[in-house]
Amino acid sequence: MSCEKKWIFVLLFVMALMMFSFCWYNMRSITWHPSLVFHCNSQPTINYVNTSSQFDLLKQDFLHRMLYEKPNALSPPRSDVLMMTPWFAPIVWNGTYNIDILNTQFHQKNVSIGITVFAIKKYTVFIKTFIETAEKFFMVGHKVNYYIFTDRVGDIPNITLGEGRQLVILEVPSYKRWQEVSMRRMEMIRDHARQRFVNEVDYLVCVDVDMMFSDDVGVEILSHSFGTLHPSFYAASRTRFTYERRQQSTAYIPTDEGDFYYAGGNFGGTVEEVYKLTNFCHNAMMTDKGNNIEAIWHDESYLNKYFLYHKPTKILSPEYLWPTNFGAPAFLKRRRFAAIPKNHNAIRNKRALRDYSRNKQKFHR
Ligand code: 4GW
Ligand code: MN
Repeated sequence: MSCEKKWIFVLLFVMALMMFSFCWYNMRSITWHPSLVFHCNSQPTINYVNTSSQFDLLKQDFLHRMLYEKPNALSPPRSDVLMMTPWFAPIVWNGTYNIDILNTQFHQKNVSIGITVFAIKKYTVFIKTFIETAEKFFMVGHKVNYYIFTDRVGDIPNITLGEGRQLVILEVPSYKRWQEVSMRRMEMIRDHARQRFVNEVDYLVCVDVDMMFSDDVGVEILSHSFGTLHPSFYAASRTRFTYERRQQSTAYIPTDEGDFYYAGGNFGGTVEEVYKLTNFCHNAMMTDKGNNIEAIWHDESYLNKYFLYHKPTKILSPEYLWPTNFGAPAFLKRRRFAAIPKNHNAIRNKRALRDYSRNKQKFHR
């Protein structure tokens, strides 16, 4: 063999070696599988016959550039209040969150919020102030449905609402006993959550009507499920909580259990979670009714039982339920949602008022 031919063979051998290495490099991550279709191209991706997944529909949400103060891992924004429960649910206090970040996140999800409120009998007088102040302070910039449950449709005033906000009047029966008026809210919220709210909104906020908004209440309150610290008991010991203490009641909580005393006048969460909560409370009430017992603080007692064993994922500080005649302690930086003092004689019947005052004195509320 001539020297020239020898070199041609060496060259061909080197080229074959290079091609082999190239192919090996491209195919190195392939594991052979019966459903594998291998295309002879240099695409490094592997194409399986069935490649679709629910993850293909995921959107990549990301925040735009924002300028704000850096959080400091060694310096909590508040040291005068508890900001986190032992089950890692944040407690919402002024100064602990950045509303711009939260608004951007919730706008990206295009959330809509339903707020349920009951105005039965004379309580329709509270509607005007409630809605007018909510227009100024409640979830401004987000989609809001006001769900007004009432037995007096004609008494609901016409109020002009902002863009993306609507008022839905739901006619419901009224009950004779005021305790029942308050308690049946659970059943009515539950039924409407199943039939209607689930198709219309993402979150529900369920509140008393004898209230006014006096500062911002925004998406910082939204979570899977949330409750509010009662303004009379945020600092109280367990034994002072006015939980139901009779063992015969389904709302019973022993004195060595309990995290917080939650207010009946402000709770919520996703429609599904509010359905579970209201369904539990209503069923528990019905069980008690069958046994001729009614929990001491009505719907509030059943709510407290529910939250003891289904811990809320967020807790609102008393900023979100504060009586206007309570004064403002130093830790209370804002009063956002205020209970209006009632002219009891005008708004409630006399006998009910007597029962009510008796209970209030008994429990120092
Ligand atoms: C005693 O005569 C009454 S009437 C106690 C409650 C009553 C009542 C309550 C009512 O006649 N009509 C009514 O719509 N409600 C609803 O239940 C209303 O949404 C109210 O905010 C909620 C709870 O009652 P409340 O605000 O009087 O309870 P507290 O004093 O604990 O905030
Ligand atoms: Mn109230």
